[in-house]
This record gives sequence, structure tokens and C-alpha cells, in this order.
Amino acid sequence: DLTAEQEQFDRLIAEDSRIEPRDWMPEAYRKTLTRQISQHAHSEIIGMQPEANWITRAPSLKRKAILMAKVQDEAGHGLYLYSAAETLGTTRDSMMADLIAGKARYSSIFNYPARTWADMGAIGWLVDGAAIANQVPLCRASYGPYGRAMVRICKEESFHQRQGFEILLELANGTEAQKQMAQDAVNRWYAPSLMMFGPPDEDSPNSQQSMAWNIKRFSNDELRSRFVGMIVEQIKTLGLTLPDDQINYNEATGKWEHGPLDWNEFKEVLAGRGPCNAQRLERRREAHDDGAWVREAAAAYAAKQAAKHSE
Ligand code: FAQ
Repeated sequence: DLTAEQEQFDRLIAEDSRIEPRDWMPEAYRKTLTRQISQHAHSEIIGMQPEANWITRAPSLKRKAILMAKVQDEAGHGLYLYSAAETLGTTRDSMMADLIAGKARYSSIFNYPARTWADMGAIGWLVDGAAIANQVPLCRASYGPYGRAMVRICKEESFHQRQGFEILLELANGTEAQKQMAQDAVNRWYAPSLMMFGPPDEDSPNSQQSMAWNIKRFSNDELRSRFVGMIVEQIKTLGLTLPDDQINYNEATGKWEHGPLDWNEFKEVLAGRGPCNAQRLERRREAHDDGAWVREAAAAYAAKQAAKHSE
């Protein structure tokens, strides 16, 4: 009966065990996980676009090969995450349909343009850096398929972060114009990358329940503060500066603080009015339409194979 099932679920959460697809779970738990994992998957898929934009213009064959590998990793992460979300009972087709219809969220960060080659560095260093800070604790998420997916994804994100840092390091040690290009990219990606962690804690409606269910382990502001502490050190190695003169370590709270962020801009981006929202969705729709024949061929092949095996 329901109370016994709820008790069993509560016990598993209380002892910090894992919930697996066949276990009973409250509908709200299933719903919030489907929400978060599908948004995460969409972010990986839409997140391929700002960097794919630079593959043909990468400055050397080696850079091109590395960037292609990174963008392919993102596709892999997306598919991996859709599979994790499907274990909760929603099909990939319906998640994809929501994304294409403009009904699903994906990370705000991917609605900003990648203007120069240095942006490949800033995206790797700051965007993948923020992704790692947010996702390492998710390796311990209470839902088994999500936590396990995160382990592999975080390993690949670490490589992505290093390659971005290395692009910036090389530019920062190059000509004056290259150094300026690196600084400009850092200036533009800094605030949007801090906003990736989500709204401030007092405006985060999902955090409390997600933390009680051991999905999130830290609040949005806690993770943002940790991230600031990481990059404030790393920027020194680059010989560049962060565009925020209010960063400081608060001895009393033991937390890193940063200057104010424009949460109005964040709301605009979430409402679909960021610099590239329309373009990103349009491109995704085109790619989906262009891929129709592949899906049809794969389905026809699968049907043929199934018929053969049932003979
Ligand atoms: N963008 O109550 P909360 C990557 C929404 S990394 C858009 O705090 P929650 C790697 C939120 O959904 C990026 N929407 O929500 C890569 C909610 O709306 P809803 C992906 C945002 O879930 C690198 C509302 O605001 N990473 O892709 C954002 O507790 C380079 C209220 O917020 C993940 O998805 C935002 N930034 O906390 C790929 C990580 N922030 O759903 C390519 C997993 C908040 O009620 C290239 N997700 N919202 O309508 C999470 O950790 C959480 O979902 C948070 C939000 C922390 C993002």
C-alpha cells in the first residue's frame, strides 16, 4: 500500500541510498527529476551550437580536431541524459518535441553568441568550469541513473575545461591583440557563467525540496560562491582579470562573494528574449527536420530486424 511504499522511499532517502527506476517514488520526485534531467539533456544538445559555429574557423588542424571531439562529447552527454530521463517514464520523442516547440528550458548560457576564437577558450574554462562545479555533487544524486551518468560526464567536462583554459593561456601569452581578445571573451562570459547556477537562493523555488530529496546537495548560491573561489585563483595564471572588482573572501562566512548580477537579464533570457534564443531554436528545428530520413531509416531497419527475429 501507498504508505508502506512512501515509508520505504523515505527510508532510502534518509539513509542516503539510491532510488532505482523500478522503485516506487512520489510523483513529485519523478516530475522534478524528469524536469531537471531533460533540461540538462537539452542544454547539452543546444550547447553544441556556439562551439560548432567555430569548427570550420579553428586556427589549426589540431584545434579543429579537439573542438570537434568536444562538441561530439556534448552530443553524447545529451543522449546519455535523455536515456536517464526516459527511465522515469517520459519518451525521448516527447522531450524532443517540447524542446522544438519552445516549451522546454535549457541553460541560459547557450543563448549568448560566440563572437571570436577566444570565446572557445572562455566557454571551455568558464562554462565547463561552472558545469563541473554544479555537476560533481550531482554524481551523488539520489536517483541512480542520473548520478551514474554524471560520473562519466564530469570526467569529460574536466577535459573540456582544461582545453578551454589552455586556449586562453596561449592567447594571453600571445600578441597584445590576442591577449586583448582573451580578456574581452572573459569579460563577456563571466556574468552569464555565474548565472548558470540558477537564481539566488531566495528566488529558487525548487532548491529546498530537491535538497531534501538528495538530488541537489548544495544551493545555487553556495555553488556559485565556490566557483568564484576557483576562478579567482585561476585567472592569475592567465595574467588576465575578472570583470568584477567586488570579489572578496568573507572571513566570517567562509564564502566567496561577487558583485551584483543582472537578474533582469537572466529573466529575459529565460523568457526567450536573450541574444540568441530564436536562432538556437531555429537551428535545432532545422537539424531535427534534416535528420528525419535517418530516424525513418533506423525505424524501418529496426522493424525489419524484429520481424526477422520473430520468424
Ligand atoms: N538557465 O528553482 P531553481 C552543460 C530555471 S552545463 C535556464 O533554482 P533548480 C555543459 C529552473 O529550471 C548546463 N533556466 O531550479 C556544457 C527553474 O525553472 P522550472 C546544464 C534556469 O532546478 C558546457 C527556475 O529557473 N546543466 O550543459 C537556470 O532547482 C559547454 C527556478 O530555478 C544543468 O542543467 C539557467 N541557468 O536549479 C555543454 C545541471 N537556472 O524548471 C555544452 C543540472 C535555473 O521550474 C558546452 N541542473 N533555471 O521551469 C541543475 O543543477 C539545476 O536544475 C539548476 C537549477 C541549478 C540549473
